[in-house]
Amino acid sequence: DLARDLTVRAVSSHIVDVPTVRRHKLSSLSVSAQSYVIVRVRLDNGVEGIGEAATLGGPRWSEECVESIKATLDAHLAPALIGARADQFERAGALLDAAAKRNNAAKGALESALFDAVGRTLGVPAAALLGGTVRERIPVLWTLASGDAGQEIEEAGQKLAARLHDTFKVKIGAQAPEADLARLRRLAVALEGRARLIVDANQAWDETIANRCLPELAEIGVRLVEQPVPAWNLAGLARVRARSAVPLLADECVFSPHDMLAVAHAGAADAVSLKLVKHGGLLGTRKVAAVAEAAGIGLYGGCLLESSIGAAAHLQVFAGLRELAWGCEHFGPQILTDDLVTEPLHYADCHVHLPSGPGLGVTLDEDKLRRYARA
Ligand code: MUC
Ligand code: MG
Repeated sequence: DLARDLTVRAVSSHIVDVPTVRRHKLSSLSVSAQSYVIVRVRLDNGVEGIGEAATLGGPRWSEECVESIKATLDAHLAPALIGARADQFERAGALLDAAAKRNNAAKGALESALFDAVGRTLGVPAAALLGGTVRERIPVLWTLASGDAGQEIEEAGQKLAARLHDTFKVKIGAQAPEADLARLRRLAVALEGRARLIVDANQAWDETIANRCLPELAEIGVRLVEQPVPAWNLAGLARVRARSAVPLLADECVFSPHDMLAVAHAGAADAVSLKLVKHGGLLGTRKVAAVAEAAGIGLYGGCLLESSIGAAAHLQVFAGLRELAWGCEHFGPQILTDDLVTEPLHYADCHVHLPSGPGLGVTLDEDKLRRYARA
């Protein structure tokens, strides 16, 4: 009886901390380990699904942190799903929304686990449950974020030599704008003709600084500027965009489909960064993507330095989007000193490959989970 088989019987969650190969510096935070909540859902048929909620620097990138995610999952979200049908994804989403406002990273991890468990039961990838794939591999960039131009030139050189990445996102906003511009000039000169550059200011600038710096970024050859001004300032972002020769990428200002619609109305962005932690799961990501598509806004596959588990969940969605103009940034598994799955994602020729296999396409390594789980 499929209805009974697919009923959610148990949900468990673990906080893990995995060290990164180097310090990763954003405008307002810096990490040397990545923290996730790994969620496991068990169905009546005994099949287990996994999902991951990523964070960055505690509750600094968004309002959720692993401690709040685990608490909300255990006390409110998991109880709302016990006894529900795992394959009724929209209904499950409604149950989760009724149980807790926002908490999108927590909901995204749980919904990912549902897609994994149902896909495993039916023997199909999560992408098939979302409408199938139009691509099996996705261009993937690497992020330079040590803040030290010399180190960054060397790191980019290694990635280029290994044909792992030829596009680099540079994290700016931790230092004065002029210092970042000087750093970018050094990078652009060192990598000229070999690499493409984009930048992410993570809301660090105001409108005046953005207007001052964008012509220089254009001159340096930067292809895309991500979230130069605070998330709340859509009108400012739209004014900056009107004067800018470089396209703008919306990140922290787009969580919900309503946010996406507001950005479209304001004419505030050329592209949007899609992330499960912002959109509350695979279905939510499809909905935000659909609003962007309707507005002619390009899609970019964003990340929050997920491990292979969270990255795989994103790839299941990205593989099914008709146009993914700006590729993706799911390099997360490569910046960790270790992975949480038995078989890591495959990176080659500046692409990341959609894993084959049912559900998310990756399998949790129980030993690794134990090793990195917080006591
Ligand atoms: C962000 O704001 O885009 C993604 C990659 C990275 O280096 O930082 C994140 C978050
Ligand atoms: Mg960003």
